[in-house]
Amino acid sequence: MPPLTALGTYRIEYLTLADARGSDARFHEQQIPRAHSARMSVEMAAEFTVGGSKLVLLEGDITKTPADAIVNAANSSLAGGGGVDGAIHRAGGPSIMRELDEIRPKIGRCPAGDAVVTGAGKLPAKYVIHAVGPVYRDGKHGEPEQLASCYRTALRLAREKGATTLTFPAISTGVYGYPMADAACISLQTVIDYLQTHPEIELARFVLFGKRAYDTFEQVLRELVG
Ligand code: AR6
Repeated sequence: MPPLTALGTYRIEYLTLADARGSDARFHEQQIPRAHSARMSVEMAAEFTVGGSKLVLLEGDITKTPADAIVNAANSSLAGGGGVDGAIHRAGGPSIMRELDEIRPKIGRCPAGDAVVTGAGKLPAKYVIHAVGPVYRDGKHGEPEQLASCYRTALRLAREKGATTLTFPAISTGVYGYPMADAACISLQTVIDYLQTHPEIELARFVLFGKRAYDTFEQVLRELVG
């Protein structure tokens, strides 16, 4: 990865629980209390400011984190599956699959690096952006470019829909086997680059499933901006 340059001012801070809800502007270093986090599905959070946009890392469940658009880690057949995909379809209800049933015949398969948009059913969002990540082989078969393309395409589609807040999972790091730190580096760098030139995206949140994923993303973010 090239070094991060021309970032302008930035800061990394830990959020209070109230900040994670977006209702308080105070920041300090502390772990969100477990009693609260059970309600919020949030354990830890960190915020990074890129120009006028915010990049937030949360540990939690993406189906419980409100946003204009929730990004799904889908597959090329857009037919649902396990992991985030399964959780999104379960929580969102059958209307999402019905929309995909209409999209599929028009486009055939959705290649790795590309994405399609549906409504969000019962999820706390307006749209689901179904992004197809690469299956990891060894990192030398176009996987980094395809992973970056997933995030860029999702951001572009969100912008076209007028969505200003997005949530992302760590695409390809589950069933598709992308090493977490490598994926974090590409995903964070791609989103930071996009936010630098698109301030109309107000908030991009990565919702990381479990402490290992959260800690890896936070560590990589610190290295990228350090
Ligand atoms: N919220 C946030 N992150 C989650 C959640 C959740 N509710 N559930 C899992 N993760 P994966 P992929 C994390 O396997 O690797 C599906 O079957 C998970 O821990 O969902 O892109 C699709 O249909 C991991 O870090 O997606 C495809 O066939 C990350 O989300 C295939 O899996 C991505 O894991 C896509 O594989």
